[in-house]
Amino acid sequence: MKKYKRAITYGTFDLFHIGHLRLLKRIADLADELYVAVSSDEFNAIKGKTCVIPFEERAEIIDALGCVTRVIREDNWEQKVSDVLDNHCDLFVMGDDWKGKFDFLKDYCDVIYLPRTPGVSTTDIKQYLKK
Ligand code: C2G
Repeated sequence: MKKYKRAITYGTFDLFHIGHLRLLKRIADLADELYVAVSSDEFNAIKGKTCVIPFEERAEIIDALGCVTRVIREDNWEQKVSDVLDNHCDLFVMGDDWKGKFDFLKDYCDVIYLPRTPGVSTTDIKQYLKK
C-alpha cells in the first residue's frame, strides 16, 4: 500500500523523453494507481502548442508504460475537478513549472508539484532536430 490510492497528472507528452518518464515514475511511487490525461491535438492548439506526434500515438506510448494504469483524454482546462471526482483520485501531481496553478484542486485531493528534470524539454528536442 502506498500513501495514495490513485494519482492523476496531465500533459502533452510530445516527443516523449526522460523528463516525462521520470515524472511519471515518481508519481507512480506515491500512489497505487496512476491515471494520465493526455492533451488532445485540439486542446494543444488552445494551449498554443503544435505537436510533432499526434494524440493517438502520444496516448499509446503513455498507455504502454508499466507505471501508468490508465490514459484519459484532456480536451480543455475545465475538466480537472470532474476528472478527479469521477475517477476518485486522491492525488494530483504536476511538474513545478506549474507550481501553484492548480491549487484550487486542494478542495478535492492532495496537490503536489515535483521538480522538473533539468536539461531536457520537447522544445529543446525540436530545436535540435531543426539544425
Ligand atoms: N516535465 C518534467 N521535466 C521536464 C519536462 C516536463 O518534469 N524536463 C513535466 C512537466 O512539468 C509536466 C509533464 O512533464 O508535468 C508534461 O509536460 P508537457 O508535456 O510539457 O505538458 P504541459 O504542456 O505542461 O501540459 O493541463 C495541464 C497541461 O496539459 C500540462
